[in-house]
Amino acid sequence: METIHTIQEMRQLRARFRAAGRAVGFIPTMGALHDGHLSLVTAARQECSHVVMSVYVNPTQFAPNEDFSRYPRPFELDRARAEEAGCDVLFAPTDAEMYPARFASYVNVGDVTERLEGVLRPDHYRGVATVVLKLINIVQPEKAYFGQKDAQQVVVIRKMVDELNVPVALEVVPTLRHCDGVVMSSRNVFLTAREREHAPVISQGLQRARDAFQAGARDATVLCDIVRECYERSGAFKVEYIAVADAQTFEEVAAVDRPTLLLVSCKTPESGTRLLDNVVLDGAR
Ligand code: PAJ
Repeated sequence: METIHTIQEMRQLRARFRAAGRAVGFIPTMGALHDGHLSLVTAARQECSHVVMSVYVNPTQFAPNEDFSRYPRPFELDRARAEEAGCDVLFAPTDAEMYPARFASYVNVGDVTERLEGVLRPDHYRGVATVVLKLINIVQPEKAYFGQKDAQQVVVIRKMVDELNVPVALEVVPTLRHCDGVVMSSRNVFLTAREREHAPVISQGLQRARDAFQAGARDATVLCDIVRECYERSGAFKVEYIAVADAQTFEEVAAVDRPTLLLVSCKTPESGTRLLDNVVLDGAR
């Protein structure tokens, strides 16, 4: 695996792949790699002859009060994991490469970035869309891989790619979980032992609502209340939102009468870690 740090080197490598007629699969990450990230590599490995991963903790998607400076950066471990999982290239640019002085061009994807996560993190998706477009322009992959774990991010990037005619195919990979249902996430390292013990309640609540959906419940309030009740009973988190949203537009819906997502965000009391999760509730139109 080659590790490169400059845009120029990445472009040269890309030109070499193109000359050899190779399909490139790309996985953008912020590092602190776990098996969830590596499942994206496995998917790319199956479909592409070359796999490029980026590791870049993107400053423009963090608000000043967020965890940018303490975001885990175990670079040597990431490098070993990426190589073992089958990456051919690890692209790890510096901030100076990505955001030179007087950088001023940002991608605004509109309404979908202002809902749910967008309410809690107002400029987050502007930073995500900007860095993802930059990375796709640098790597020029045939396919780019994203996790369903970050469902709203997928919708934002899909809209950007469609509306700005970005020549890349997006592939969405199911959420990888620990055996107890907890979503694998780089931020889980912040959880205290007690918080980690309670964390399975997050997916259990969603599972209960999904069971009710499968038994015929379609009212969004009823489904959200099932989840809320489960979380309140555990008393382990502060609920930030529980919502049923249209899977395409992320508008909240009153009834599951189309493809939707049930999305939750909770904050833990001791470490203040945000736990996000979602399930698909695919109501017929
Ligand atoms: P990061 O949180 O590092 O995630 C990188 C990719 O891995 C995302 O597409 C995310 O959805 C996926 N992923 C993370 N945990 C997963 C899991 N448990 N199962 C499946 N996929 C998982 O998302 C970002 O970085 C950034 O916003 C980025 C797109 C890189 C832009 O900076």
